[in-house]
Amino acid sequence: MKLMGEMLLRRESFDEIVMGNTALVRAMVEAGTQVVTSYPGSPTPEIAAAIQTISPDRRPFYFEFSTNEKVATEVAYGASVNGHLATVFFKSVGLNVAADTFVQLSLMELLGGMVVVLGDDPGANSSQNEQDNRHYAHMAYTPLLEPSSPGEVYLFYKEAAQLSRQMRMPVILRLTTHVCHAKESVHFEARPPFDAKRDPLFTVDHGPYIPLPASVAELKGRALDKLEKVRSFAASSELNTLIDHQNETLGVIAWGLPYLSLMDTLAHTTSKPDILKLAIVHPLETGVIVDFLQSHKEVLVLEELDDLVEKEIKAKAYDLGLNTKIIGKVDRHDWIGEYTPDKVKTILHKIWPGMIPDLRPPLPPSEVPDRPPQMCPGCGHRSAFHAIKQALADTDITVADIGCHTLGYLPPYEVGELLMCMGASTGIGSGLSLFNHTRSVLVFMGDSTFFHAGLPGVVNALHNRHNITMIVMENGTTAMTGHQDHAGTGRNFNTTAEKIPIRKVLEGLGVEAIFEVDTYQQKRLTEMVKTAMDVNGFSVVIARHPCMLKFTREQRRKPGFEPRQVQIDQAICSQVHACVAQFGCPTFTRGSDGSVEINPDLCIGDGSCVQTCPTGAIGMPVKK
Ligand SMILES: Cc1ncc(C[n+]2csc(CCOP(=O)(O)OP(=O)(O)O)c2C)c(N)n1
Repeated sequence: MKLMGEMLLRRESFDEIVMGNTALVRAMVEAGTQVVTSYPGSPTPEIAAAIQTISPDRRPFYFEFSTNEKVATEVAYGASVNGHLATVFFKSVGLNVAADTFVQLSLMELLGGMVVVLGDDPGANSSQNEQDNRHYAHMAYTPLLEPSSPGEVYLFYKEAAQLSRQMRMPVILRLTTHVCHAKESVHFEARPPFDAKRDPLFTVDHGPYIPLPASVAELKGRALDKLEKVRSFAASSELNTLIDHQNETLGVIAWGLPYLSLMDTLAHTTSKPDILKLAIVHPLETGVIVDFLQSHKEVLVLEELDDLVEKEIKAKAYDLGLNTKIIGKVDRHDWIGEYTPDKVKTILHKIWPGMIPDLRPPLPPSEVPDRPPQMCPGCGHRSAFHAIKQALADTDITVADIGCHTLGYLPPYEVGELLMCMGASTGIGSGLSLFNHTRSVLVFMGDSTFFHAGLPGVVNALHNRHNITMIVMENGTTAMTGHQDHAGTGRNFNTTAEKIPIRKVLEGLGVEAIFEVDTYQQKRLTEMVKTAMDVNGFSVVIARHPCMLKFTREQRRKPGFEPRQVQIDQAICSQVHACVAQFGCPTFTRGSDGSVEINPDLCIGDGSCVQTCPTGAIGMPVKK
């Protein structure tokens, strides 16, 4: 890892095979970025992992994981209006959280420049939707660049930073899952000497920085003027490229992953369309597009997710009275999912069957067994669900939040019947408690989520006297996205920090019914949940156990660590299968004769299962 840190700071130019997320960090360094903020979310956490490889004393910029995406955007904005080049990055749905601040950014003079790096997720690989954040670029008059590959991530970030600083406006660098995670050999330039001037330059003379109703029209006009300047810049930019296959009939306009998939597909065809590859996707520089339309009879806009560019191009063609046939989305399949090579091939076949005559059926499903998501061996959330289930009536309603505990919806627990987005469980649960005197409502929330967006729902439940029980699934980390610290862990990204205990926060808000228990104490947890559900009003159970994946990794690194595992005493086991059917730890497997075996590769010897066996056949962990 240290080597990566060295590479990211190297003075001279070099070539290296890197991920898109890593290439981005080198670009930040080269561009002289001074402040970087984030809240974790796939596909972006590896950006922070790369930053972490640079030792803090040599890191040329300040980095923090903020409490949520909105705060991260505000910290970056504050730095930018003080003259520092700032960057905020987060996942697709993070922009919904940041939106209230984000939509005003283009109205302000961002003195130092500010790049908003979005990790969009077509195909919803690890998100609750596949929202197309280009809509926000339109809504907030913000330029948007979209790279296809790690090499372009590097180049486009530097371009975005320069453009942003020059125009004093935010610029979005929209990445998607494949672009973040793809690897290729990238040529990196020499690192310019770092200008360490960091004087705070904020003055209202650059403003106004207060979007009063009376100034909104002027500020919006200024944003629109800047956007037009970017459009002219795009006209002269060499980022948009033409790939000339001498085809005077057919053309394709593409960018991002669809462009790569198109090139992959065309590598195997004899007839090839000309290609106009875009880089600045908003605002569209229509001059080069119009030339392209005029020199082809049919043009396909190969656009992943929504049809924004297609509509804009069709409108332009209509205004100019062009008679080029413009093809975009044909059916609903074109709106959904990632534009992988297979998908692009299918689309081309649908439109121009002559170009792709041999559309083979997709490959048969791979022989590799499925690996459905599940909680890790020893996960405290499993113990919690096992125990809490004993306290619930079938009719009770359970609302999940986002995090590892979401997996509780799976059998055998089936706890967490509704889910929306981070922090939503308390509000949704409050709604479910209205006109409801017969069914208890339990809401679940992880500790990082509690600080991220959970607090307003808690305050609301208290203020409006909602009758719900909240279970805080406290595992001491932001587990699902790779173990980032949060306000309750006692560390921030850079150093130790005062822990903000959830219990104290709740007490400060006036919550009276607070129960706390380690989730491995299953019987106590069951009783506490029953008691909490009997409270008339808002009650909380803090169900605590450290994330065992993190804990076990840390233990394994310690000298003298001895791996352990539990044992099944086959003489005692009466094959009730509670361990498999109700506790559901993946360590247990049921043989064809009904006997239960332990998978030694999975068992971490935590012993949380021992108490779940009604016949006492699971023995305490012993050395492996
Ligand atoms: C607005 C938003 N930001 C980020 C994410 C990514 N995300 C999914 S789960 C999760 C972690 C939640 O951590 P915590 O609440 O502590 O639960 P844990 O996974 O540790 O059980 C995050 C950050 C998201 N889904 N939505």
